[in-house]
Amino acid sequence: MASNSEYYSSDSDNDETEKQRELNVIIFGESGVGKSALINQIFDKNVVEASNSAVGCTIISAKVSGTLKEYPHLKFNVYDTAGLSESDDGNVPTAHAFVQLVKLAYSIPNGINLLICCAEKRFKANYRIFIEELCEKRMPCLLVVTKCDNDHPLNKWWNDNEDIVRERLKFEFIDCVCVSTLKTTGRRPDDILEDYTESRSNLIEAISKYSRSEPMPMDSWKRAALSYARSFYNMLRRLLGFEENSIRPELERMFIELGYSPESAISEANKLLNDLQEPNLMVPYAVVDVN
Ligand SMILES: Nc1nc2c(ncn2[C@@H]2O[C@H](COP(=O)(O)OP(=O)(O)OP(=O)(O)O)[C@@H](O)[C@H]2O)c(=O)[nH]1
Ligand SMILES: [Mg+2]
Repeated sequence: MASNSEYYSSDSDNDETEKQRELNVIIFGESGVGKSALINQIFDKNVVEASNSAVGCTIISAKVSGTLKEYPHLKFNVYDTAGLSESDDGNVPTAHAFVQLVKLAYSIPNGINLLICCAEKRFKANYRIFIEELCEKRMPCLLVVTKCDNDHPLNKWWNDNEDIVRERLKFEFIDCVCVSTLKTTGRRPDDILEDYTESRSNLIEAISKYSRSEPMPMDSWKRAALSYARSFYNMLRRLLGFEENSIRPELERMFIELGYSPESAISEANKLLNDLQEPNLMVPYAVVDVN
């Protein structure tokens, strides 16, 4: 795996650090790519429903918390999210899923240690909207490619495609882990597949390695200060009878990229901004305690 030490301080390597690290991790990606299956793999248990059927798909987010017996120094809070549609035609479900994702990210107390973008081998969704605009590129984002069942070595796809993915998506993933979440097969229902075990340990090691040592809130102080300055400037413009400027242009850009017209992007961004400014912003999610 390529390494990028900008985001994390590797207290996982530090023997002195016996106290448990708590990691807030959000998993997002298109519908059906295997986000819920990945969470089940991390905990090695069926803790959330993973399914191809419309009934099984995740509609409401879930926070799954627990410690793994092989990694007692880590406590995971993993957030399962509703799938982002892969279409980029601005349909409502896509925008709705994005808005839910943004609200969830803002509402997590203390902030986030790591984002996981979960994808299949072919993907085209423009996640830059989320990472680069809203997280200001400050948050590490690990790419996890699922359904690599027949690949040997497991990371073959990434080894063959890293340059194309980085070039085409212009997206700064901190690294990529290729996994198979299939635990057994029909032919060998009692044998846990080697690829499953290897995928799981690669995944958990990457989460531990790339998670920020401290969780980080979504908004940087710079952006908060900029918003205050813009609000003040708008007050002056209002007094002088001029039209107001946007306080958070990045939210408008998100809606425009999701297919909204500039006018509706402004009103949707204002609506979202109002919600994000709620001091007790609450996003409904199920809470699953694994231990
Ligand atoms: N063969 C194979 N199937 C997988 C793998 N990962 C997930 N699947 C299957 O893909 C289907 C969708 O998985 P989910 O985990 O429900 O996908 P999701 O991303 O949570 O979907 P939404 O909740 O709808 O967004 C399920 O039938 C999984 O069993 C994998 O590594 N290999
Ligand atoms: Mg799901």
